[in-house]
Amino acid sequence: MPEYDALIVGAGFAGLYALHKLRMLGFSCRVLEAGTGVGGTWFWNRYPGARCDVESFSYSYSFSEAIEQEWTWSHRYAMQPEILAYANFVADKLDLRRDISFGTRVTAAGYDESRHGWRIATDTAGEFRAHYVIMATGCLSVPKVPDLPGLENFRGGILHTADWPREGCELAGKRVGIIGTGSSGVQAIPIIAREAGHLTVFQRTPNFSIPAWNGPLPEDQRKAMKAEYPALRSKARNSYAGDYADEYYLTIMAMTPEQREAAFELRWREGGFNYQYAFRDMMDDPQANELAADFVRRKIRAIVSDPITAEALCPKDHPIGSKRLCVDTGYYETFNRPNVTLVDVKADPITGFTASQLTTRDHSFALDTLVLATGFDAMTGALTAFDIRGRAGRRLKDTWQAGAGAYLGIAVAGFPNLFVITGPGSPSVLANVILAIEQHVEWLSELLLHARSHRITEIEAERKAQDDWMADVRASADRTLYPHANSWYLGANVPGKPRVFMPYVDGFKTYEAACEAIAADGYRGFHLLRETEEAA
Ligand code: NA7
Repeated sequence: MPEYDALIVGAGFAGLYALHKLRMLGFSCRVLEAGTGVGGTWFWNRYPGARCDVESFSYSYSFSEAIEQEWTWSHRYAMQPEILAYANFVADKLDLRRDISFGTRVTAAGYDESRHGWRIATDTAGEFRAHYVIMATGCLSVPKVPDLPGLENFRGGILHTADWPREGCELAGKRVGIIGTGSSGVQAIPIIAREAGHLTVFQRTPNFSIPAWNGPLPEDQRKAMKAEYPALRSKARNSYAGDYADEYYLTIMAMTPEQREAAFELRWREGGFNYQYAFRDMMDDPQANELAADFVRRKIRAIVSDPITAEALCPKDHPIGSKRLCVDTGYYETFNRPNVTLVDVKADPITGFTASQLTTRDHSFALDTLVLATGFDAMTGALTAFDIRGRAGRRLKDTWQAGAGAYLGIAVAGFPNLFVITGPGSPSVLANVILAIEQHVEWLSELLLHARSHRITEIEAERKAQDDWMADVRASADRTLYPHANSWYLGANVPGKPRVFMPYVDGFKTYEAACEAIAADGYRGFHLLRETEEAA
C-alpha cells in the first residue's frame, strides 16, 4: 500500500499550496482529487457569470514573487475561466501535477492508533497510508440540491451552478427557471437573461447585492499594482478581512445624515465588499446596520422600474452583511428586461413539477431548463460526506452532531494527525480565503517541522482547548449581527444541520496573532506525543 508523510485531500488553492509547501520541506506527499483537474471550487463552478467577488490582485497567492510577477490579471474581478487558468499556471509552474491523483475520490479515512497514522480508501486508486491527513476540501464544495416536491417528474434539463457541465450548456432561446438568489444566482441571472428566451427567477429570500463595477484593468494600473504587491500584501495581512481595501475607519452612528448618505454613496460607487468593511459599526449596531440596509433598498427601488418587483427584491428579514453580501454586475437592472419574471416563492410556494412545468400554489411555469443555484453544505459538507474515523473508530460526523468545531479551526480532538485547512472556527469564509489558506498552510508547516525535529509522532487538539476556542468563537459571533440570519455560516440552509456559527468573526489579523501566540507557547492546547514518551 503506498505510504506518505502527508496525504492532502483536494487540489484547490489549499491543496496546491499545501503540496508545494510540504514538498519543499522534504515531506513525501500525495494529493487526492476527485475532479479531473486542479482548481477546486473554480473547477466545478462554471456557470455563466461565475466570478470571484474579491479583487483579483487580492484573491491570488502571495507566497511567490515569481508567480505574482509572471501572472497578469485582466480584470478587477476575474471570471472563473481566468481563475482556473491561474490555478493551472501555478500547478505547472511549481510542477505539482506529478504528485496529484486526479479522478480519485476519498471514500473513507480511519486512524490507526497503533501506527499513529491514517489509512485512506479511494474509489479508483485503492488504499493509501499516511502519517498526516490534510483536508484541503474547501468550505463550499458540496452542492446542495433542495428537496423540491416532485422534481423527479420534470423532464427538462436540470443544472446546478456548482456542478455545471464542462462543455457548457445551450440556453439560447429557452424557457429557463432559476431557483436561488445567493451569490451564484445573482451572478448567473444577468447572463442567463441575455441568452434565454425567458427567465423566471424563483426567489425565496432576497439578498443584498452591491455592484462590482467590474471591468478590464488598464495596462498602467496592472503595472502599478504589480510594483506595489509587497505593500498590498502587507496591508491585507494586517487587516480584518485579509484584503488590501481600506476598512473600518467610518462609524455610521457618528456621522450626520448627510455624511452617512455621502459615505454610503461613495462605497456603493466603489463597489464590492467594502460597502460592509468600511464601516466599523455595521455588524455590531442594529441601528447602524438598518441605515446601511435602507440605503441599498433605496437603490433597488431606484433601479427596478416595476414597484412590486422592486419591493420583492428588497431584503427585509436579515441585517445587511449577516448573509454574505452579493457582488453583482447588472443584477437589479435585469428585472427591467421584458423576458425576466420574478416569482416570490415564499408568498406563492413551489408545490410540484410536471414533465414540463414548475407549479406553485397559484401558478404554473413552462420550463425547458431548471437551474439550481441553491448553494452548498458549507464548511463541513466535504468533511462529513464520507466516513472519517478517529480514535476508537469514532466518526467525525458524530463528533460534530451538536455542532462543528475545531481547535483554531484546524485540528479536531479525537482525530490526531488530521488537519483541516480553513475549518470551522477559523476566519475562512469571512476573510479573503486565499490568504486564510496561506496562513493555515504556513502555520501547519511550522507545526509539522516542529514535530519532525522533536520526534513527535502524534499531534492532537486537546478537548478543553477546542471547547474553549469554540466557546470564544461563538461568544464573539454573538456580539455581532452575524447570527441574526438563516445563513450558511451557521448551517441554517441545510435541514437538520446543527445551527452553530462556524467562522471566526474577530478578523484575520487577530486570528493570526492568536495562532502565533499558541505556537510560541509550545503549541498550547495541543497534545504532542513524543516517541520517547511512548517508549517509556
Ligand atoms: P447561497 O448563498 O446559499 O444561496 C442559495 C440560494 O438558494 C438562496 O437564495 C436560497 O434561498 C435558495 N434556496 C435554497 N433552497 C431553496 C428552496 N428549496 N427553494 C427556494 N430557494 C432555495 O449559495 P450560493 O451558491 O449562491 O453562494 C454560496 C457562496 O458561494 C457565496 O456566498 C460565495 O461565498 C460563493 P434562502 O436564502 O435559503 O431562502
